[in-house]
Amino acid sequence: MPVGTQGTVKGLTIDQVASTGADMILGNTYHLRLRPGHETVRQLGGLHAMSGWDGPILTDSGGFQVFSLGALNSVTEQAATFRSHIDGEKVVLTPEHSIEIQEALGSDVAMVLDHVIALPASKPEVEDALARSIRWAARCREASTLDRQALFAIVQGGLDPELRRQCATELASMDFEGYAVGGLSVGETPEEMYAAAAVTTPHLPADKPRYLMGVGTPRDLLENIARGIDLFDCVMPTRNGRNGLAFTDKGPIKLRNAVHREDTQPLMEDCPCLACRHSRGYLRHLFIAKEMLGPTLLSHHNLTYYGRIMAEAREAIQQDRFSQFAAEKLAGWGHRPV
Ligand code: PRF
Ligand code: ZN
Repeated sequence: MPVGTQGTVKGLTIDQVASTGADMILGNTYHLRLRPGHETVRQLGGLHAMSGWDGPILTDSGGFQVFSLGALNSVTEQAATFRSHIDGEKVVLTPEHSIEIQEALGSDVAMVLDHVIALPASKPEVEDALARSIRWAARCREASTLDRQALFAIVQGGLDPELRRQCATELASMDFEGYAVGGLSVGETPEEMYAAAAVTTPHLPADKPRYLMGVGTPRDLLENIARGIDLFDCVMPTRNGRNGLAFTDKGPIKLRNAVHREDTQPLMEDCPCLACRHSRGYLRHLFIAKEMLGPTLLSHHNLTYYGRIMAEAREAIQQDRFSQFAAEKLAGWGHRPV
């Protein structure tokens, strides 16, 4: 899922997002609650009408953003309380309020409010956050009133295999429409992240979506698909695109580098995106001249590239040749096979 934090995938029109091949986009409860406000979004017809995206939208619950962006004041059994990074407003985010906001936004998939902590953390800290996340998940299920909005649970548990298993098993018994693996990509190594995903997915229902939140690099996608993940969201393709970095089969390209000054080749020969109609030299010029088209074109390329990795992975899985497919891609990026 491309990330559309504030009701827009940064730098792209909705038609451009659709033409990357994306099916579903992500929006953020935290940001939209603060600006323009969930009641304003409701008045504007909901997130679909407001943004013009008529495909599926998943909204994150605010849990992670409170912990990573807001000035978090306190976490109690009742709520996470924080101050807005925009105007300092004090917001009490309970599981019930998170669901109320996500219902006002009108997303197709809502996420439960979870308690995310930074790693490394002590075992008692991880256990405490995990237990609270399970109780909050139950409160979210109870608070949800819309039949047409699916609710996904989020597995926490740090890097501890036993805690991950416990959390996944407990949430699986509560019968959500889908399951996310949360609390990763928060400072651990890629190998630690892969190991945590590997011990979690076997305990989640295979016939429901399994979503790894906030991940990752092209390599992270393939390594985690190999471990049973179906769905991802990440700012990497758009954030890196805005900063002049393009992902390709031969690894990332930094377009600002002087070596691209007179380069007539496209980023990739066979890429159908809007950027690959142009030379690397022209794309470099746009970034050096600070033209807004540069970030737009590179975001379009990176989202198209990520979308193709996922589409090719699905096809390879159906044809029972995923390992071979992943090994070829990983070799191109300079990594060993899965
Ligand atoms: N929880 C929620 N959103 C998230 C995460 C999480 O753990 C992550 C983990 N990196 C990204 N987004 N609610
Ligand atoms: Zn391209």
